[in-house]
Amino acid sequence: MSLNKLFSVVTAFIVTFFSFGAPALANGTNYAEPKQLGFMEPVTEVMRDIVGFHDLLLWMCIIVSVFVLVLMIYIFIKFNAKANPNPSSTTHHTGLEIVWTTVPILILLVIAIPSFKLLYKEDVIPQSDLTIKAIGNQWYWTYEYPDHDNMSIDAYILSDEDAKAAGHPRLLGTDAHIVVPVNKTVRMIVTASDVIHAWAMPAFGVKIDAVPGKLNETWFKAEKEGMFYGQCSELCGKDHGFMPIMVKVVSQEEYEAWLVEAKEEYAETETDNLTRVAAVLPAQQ
Ligand SMILES: [Cu+2]
Repeated sequence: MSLNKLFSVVTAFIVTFFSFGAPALANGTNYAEPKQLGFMEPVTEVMRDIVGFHDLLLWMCIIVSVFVLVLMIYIFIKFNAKANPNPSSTTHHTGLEIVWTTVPILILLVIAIPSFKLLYKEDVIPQSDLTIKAIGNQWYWTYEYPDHDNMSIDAYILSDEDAKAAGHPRLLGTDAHIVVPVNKTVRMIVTASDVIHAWAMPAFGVKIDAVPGKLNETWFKAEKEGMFYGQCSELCGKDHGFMPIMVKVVSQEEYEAWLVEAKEEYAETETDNLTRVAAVLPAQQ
């Protein structure tokens, strides 16, 4: 393979790698496609920053690896016993020592500054418009809207047939989902009732542990309407892979209309939680 051809193959690979996330949203799906490389299209500022930071790190890895590889090849050719029978006896080169100390420090600074900025942005919750509490259970999610009569929604996975009929991807559809208004800051309080789960929504850049007895906090501000899919991201037990998450982002008007209906539908579910668990568990065995 000529050097030119090799170069074009590598370029094609890198371009494909960075642009693969786009088709996931282009056809209207907010979940990972089979054979997808890279992330799905971000819909929050935090996720955009995460993708940007990931790309920065990837480029730095590529540049450092290629530089080291070229250096090694150069040394193999130039300084092998045949080509260089009389080795130099020089042991110190002050300039070079300064360079190989300062360059790694600079590289670390270039990584650390955006990394700390991003951590701070994820951790500090801005003035929120709405609070939702997510509770991880074996193996479904319960959502509460403390601002709205504490209504409580249980979301169980749909069977393959039901998901197909409802137009949701297999293993990612749930029988109920939370609804949030677009462009509003949502504060998520996350906990669990039994074992450690994790509430993860890749398109929002949110992944937070749900720990029994502890309240974790995170936030997101979705900038695009649509249905978004996520999953429990902690190995929580035998049905860990069967507790997906669905979040529907709608306009403010649609959200208010949904609230009126939802308050009627979910206001009293608290009392029949136990009977529901009992009814559902045998079916999942
Ligand atoms: Cu879980």
